[in-house]
Amino acid sequence: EDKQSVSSSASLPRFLNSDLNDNFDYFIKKKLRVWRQLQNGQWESGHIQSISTEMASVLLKNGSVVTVSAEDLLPANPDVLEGVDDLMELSYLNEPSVLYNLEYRYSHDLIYSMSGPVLIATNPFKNVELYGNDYVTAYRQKLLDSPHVYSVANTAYNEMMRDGINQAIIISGESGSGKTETANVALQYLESLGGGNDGIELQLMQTSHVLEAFGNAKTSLNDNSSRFGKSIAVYFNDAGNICGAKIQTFLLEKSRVVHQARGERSYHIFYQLCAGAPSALKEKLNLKAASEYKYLNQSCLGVNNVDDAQMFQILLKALSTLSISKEDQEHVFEVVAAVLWLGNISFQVIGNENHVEVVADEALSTAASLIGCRCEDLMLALSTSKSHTEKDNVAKNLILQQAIDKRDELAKFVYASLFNWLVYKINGSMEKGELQDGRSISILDIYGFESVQKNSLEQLFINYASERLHQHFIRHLLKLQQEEYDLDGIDWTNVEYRDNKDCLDLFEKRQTGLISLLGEESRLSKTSNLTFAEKLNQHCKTNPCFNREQGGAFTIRHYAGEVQYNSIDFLEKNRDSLHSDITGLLLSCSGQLPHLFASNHVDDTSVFPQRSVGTKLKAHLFKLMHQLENSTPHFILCIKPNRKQIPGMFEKELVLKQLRCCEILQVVRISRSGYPTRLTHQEFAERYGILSKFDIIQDPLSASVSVLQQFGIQPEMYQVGYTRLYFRTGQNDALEEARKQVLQGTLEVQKCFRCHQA
Ligand code: AOV
Ligand code: MG
Repeated sequence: EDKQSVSSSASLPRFLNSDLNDNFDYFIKKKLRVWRQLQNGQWESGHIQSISTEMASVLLKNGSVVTVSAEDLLPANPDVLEGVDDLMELSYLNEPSVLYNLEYRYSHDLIYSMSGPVLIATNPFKNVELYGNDYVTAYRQKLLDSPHVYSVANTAYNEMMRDGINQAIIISGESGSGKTETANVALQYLESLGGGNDGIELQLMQTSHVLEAFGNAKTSLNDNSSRFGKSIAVYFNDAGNICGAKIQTFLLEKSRVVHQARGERSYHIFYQLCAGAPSALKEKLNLKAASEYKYLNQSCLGVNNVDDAQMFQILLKALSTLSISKEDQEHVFEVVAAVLWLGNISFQVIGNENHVEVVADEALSTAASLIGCRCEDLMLALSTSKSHTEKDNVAKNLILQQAIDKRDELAKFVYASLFNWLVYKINGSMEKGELQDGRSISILDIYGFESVQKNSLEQLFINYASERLHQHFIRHLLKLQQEEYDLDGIDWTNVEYRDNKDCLDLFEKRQTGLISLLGEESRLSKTSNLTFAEKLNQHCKTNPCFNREQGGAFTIRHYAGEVQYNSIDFLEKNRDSLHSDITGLLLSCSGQLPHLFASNHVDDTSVFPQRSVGTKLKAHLFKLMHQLENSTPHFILCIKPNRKQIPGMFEKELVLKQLRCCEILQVVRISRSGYPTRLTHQEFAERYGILSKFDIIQDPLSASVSVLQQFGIQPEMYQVGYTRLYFRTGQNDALEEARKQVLQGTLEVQKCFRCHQA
């Protein structure tokens, strides 16, 4: 197994066949450092002593000398490059060198590094002294330039002000790698840019407190895992002050409200409310301890180092800062408590057809009173079902499982509606004036790739969203760059990378993609997860990312790893239907929010009667991608250094896996050998024409080339494409300087008389 994964890294240049080949003798002569790969895949450093045909003898740190195949060696970087800020600066770019560099920095609490255009953020799992007003100011004034989220945000801000183009800070990384924290750090920076006098900047950070209370939960991978995707766009006016903000969210994981896997929790708010509500509110909601509620006590109740009562106080403050009235806050908590009480409603079997009726107890009466309906109506809604098709409208009695499902459906619907309503309210309070296109910075933080013990539709959707975002990453950093070089005919050695197009196809193909097939099976009657699995296999078996497993299970090879999904419940979860009699019940109730939720839902279903959850997610992601395509991207990749969520532990293999999934070495390689400065011939001529002896209008190309020669720019430092000139980093500095001097009159260019006349 281990050997396999090691040899799969062979796509990277090896010592002997790399561009270092010519320097190999030099390497031996100087006894420079090399990396040697051990059986377990790890690397250790040593110095080459001698080399004969294919074998090299290497002096290790502990003084022993080993003879190894030269093929198993990679060059190590000189000591002066220890812990460089940007992986681009490494003389030798290979996996052990990159890992060593990141680990070195991590051990010095330098959690941020650049890898070309991408900021890498390695989760410290502890507080590091890198944040706060002093740091913000230092980065704004460019007194500090080491890699940081602040500097990414600052660049985005400056580019937005300069170009008038929307910017997007795109944060990716697997679950628990630190995306949400990083998003908050970026928000902190934007907050410091200040608003006019609306105080919106003070509200920005508070949005996170609210959204995390209602949309985050403890999972097996992260104690504060986001169970929804989020994009927050901050808008600026022409003076560069914040003038508004807008949040978009995607697909909250609803099932968590009624069920959690072992060791996981439901949404934080439930525990916060139970632990932190003042006694008057407790009484009003008839609130008990979290352990009294069935929706909570089936799994764990606390999170290490988190004080739920204290978090509740922070939430209250945030809600008030966001101008959510005390009255509305109370309505919110009524809904939260109603969900908990709904979970405690029980059923008893009556008659001999296994029909049930609701037990008339405290749970029923409290839930009914919190929602604002009569106990009898709630009882009827949960124990019977009216089907649309039957004209006479006779209610059918339910059996136990059906009744439980219906109860849970009500709880999930009410909670998800509450979440959406909160987002709507928050947006309302941050929407101050006219929001201008081209004057916004969006921060994107969606759920990270997940592979847990039992992967169901929730994981499938989360991982699909990750794939979509990954495609954007690949496209911008690897594909488009190279395509441009290729199209413009410049000399370029293609850097290979893995595209996740096949996997996206598997999900998105019209009619025969997973999302379509799932939607279809959910819509038709007489279908089951097995018929779905069968259809999926029939259409997707040739896709290299798909594999059928036993029963209704299947495996998908994602960019970040292989995941096996069990399709039980897929259709139900995807259908996400709401019985019409539940909508009816809520419409008739006196509870303000439940009523509102139901009426919104009625509108919603009339517009999209047949939309499944998957189709909605797909549409949402397409809209998001469209927005991103019209923005200048700034990428941050969060890395999870260990699975235990503890500080000071850097598991090389785990980190390497994440770097490989995101093709980080390839990204650096392209940036390093790439030409970041590019100007069309026209632009070049207009800017530097004054430096040329030739007439730049007549023949821009010859004039351009003559300028380059005149200023001694080496041929390997630029390339002439069909439409553009491409420069390596810093190469046009000399031209800029000369231009400045000409404009100031301190440098004279001898114009060729003949050309000048013509
Ligand atoms: P995620 O957003 O990437 O996971 P989080 O941002 O929730 O990950 O980070 C997980 C935990 O790591 C946080 O709760 C912090 O304890 C810690 N952490 C992350 N970044 C920092 C930092 N810069 N400084 C200190 N601690 C940090 V998920 O939402 O599960 O995909 O779905
Ligand atoms: Mg998160």
